[in-house]
Amino acid sequence: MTPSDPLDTSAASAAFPDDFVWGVATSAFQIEGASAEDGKGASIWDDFCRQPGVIADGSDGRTACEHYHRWPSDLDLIANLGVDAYRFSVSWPRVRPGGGGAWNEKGLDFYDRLVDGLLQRGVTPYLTLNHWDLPSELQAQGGWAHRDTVHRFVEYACGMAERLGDRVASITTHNEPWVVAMLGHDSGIFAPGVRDRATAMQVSHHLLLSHGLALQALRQSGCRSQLGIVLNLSPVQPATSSPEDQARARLEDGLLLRWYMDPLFKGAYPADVLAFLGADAPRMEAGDLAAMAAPLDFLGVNYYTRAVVSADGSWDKRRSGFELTDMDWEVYPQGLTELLVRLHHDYPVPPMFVTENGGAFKDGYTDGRVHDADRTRYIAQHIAAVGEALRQGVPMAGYMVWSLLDNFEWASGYEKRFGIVHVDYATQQRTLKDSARWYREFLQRCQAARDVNALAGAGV
Ligand code: IFM
Repeated sequence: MTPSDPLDTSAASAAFPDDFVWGVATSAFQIEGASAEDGKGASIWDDFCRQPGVIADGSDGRTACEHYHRWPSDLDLIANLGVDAYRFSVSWPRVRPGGGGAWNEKGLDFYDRLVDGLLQRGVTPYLTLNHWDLPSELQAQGGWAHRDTVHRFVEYACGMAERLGDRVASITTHNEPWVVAMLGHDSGIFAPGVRDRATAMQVSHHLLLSHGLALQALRQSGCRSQLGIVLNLSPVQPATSSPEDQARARLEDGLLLRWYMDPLFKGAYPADVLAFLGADAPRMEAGDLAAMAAPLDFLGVNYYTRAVVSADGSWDKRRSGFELTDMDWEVYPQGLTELLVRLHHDYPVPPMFVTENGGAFKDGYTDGRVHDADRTRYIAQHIAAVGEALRQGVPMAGYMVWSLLDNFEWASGYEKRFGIVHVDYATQQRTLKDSARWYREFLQRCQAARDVNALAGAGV
């Protein structure tokens, strides 16, 4: 190990300020299971999983990690890792089964217990409202393509803030609106499985609008949690320096990054993307753009890999020379620094969190251990990339590993494992992988540095 080795926990921890927030992340549909218990309504993902051929292993979220029942021991696991924060999502159809109408007290109680359980264990709750599991009843009325859903979302946000806002440090409106819009409504490989570009863009508009209106309503209601949104972002690079590849990369960057960042921070959609969309551009009402640009307390960035594009589609990442994860995503940590520096440079960003980062790898489970050196290296290198962004002056506030547990990886089912904790789906046994052990040791180093600084600050 060299002094600059990212696996050296002592050197790696030195790059971060004492108040930097370290966490792990999950989402409701991917881990909770109990998909029809205690009054929970159906979500679009429950419905989507029933369609033949859409989930690689034919699985669904009915059982998942049984987190709905195993939450106390899962919270013990989280606390034992030594993280500061746990990022989780609320299942909208669990707390308000029809999307509008009556609230489900048993569902609300579950999140009450979860939040209290976190606080009792010294872990700060970071809540996400929409991690994709829209109530089916709202989809029946048009889902995110229908403007009424915007108002149902604002009601949902206010209801959750009323119930939990006194105890959660942070509320995220949406996780990865690009995914909901494009994978859910353009390519249709995710729920609800729609394939129509104009619908996808209308959905993206309603997601951003509901975000802005929810922030407005939450602030008016006196909510004291930090409010923000989480985007999935990547640097988009041209495969070659040809004008065609560069133009294509600029457009893809527009669709992925600027389509969301510009309205959030500049109050307008990017002109080049609007021109490209033509008749597929979303319909807007007066005041929408101003609402979408409501000030943010934080921005969450989910980063996994870079995107490389060529105009003729000939780019082959298998020949790029970079390691590929089990999702076939390039391991490209320098892209995280590049992305964060660019966001800081191009936009007036508030403090930023890496709200998701991690890798799916083929894990071998032997004698009670999972030696996931590839995932450990992935996480360590990306933490170092965040440290480098900090060094370059980017306002970074935290980093959260995706994911705490192996879980339901959407269209890939249970075949892809992102967890730093292994889940044996037959027995539901949890086992810390080597990556979790590394992260725990790293966090102990961070804590030791904080303790030393606190003593020094107290003049001891
Ligand atoms: O599992 C997902 C998560 O739900 C959203 N961000 C990307 C992760 C890995 O694909």
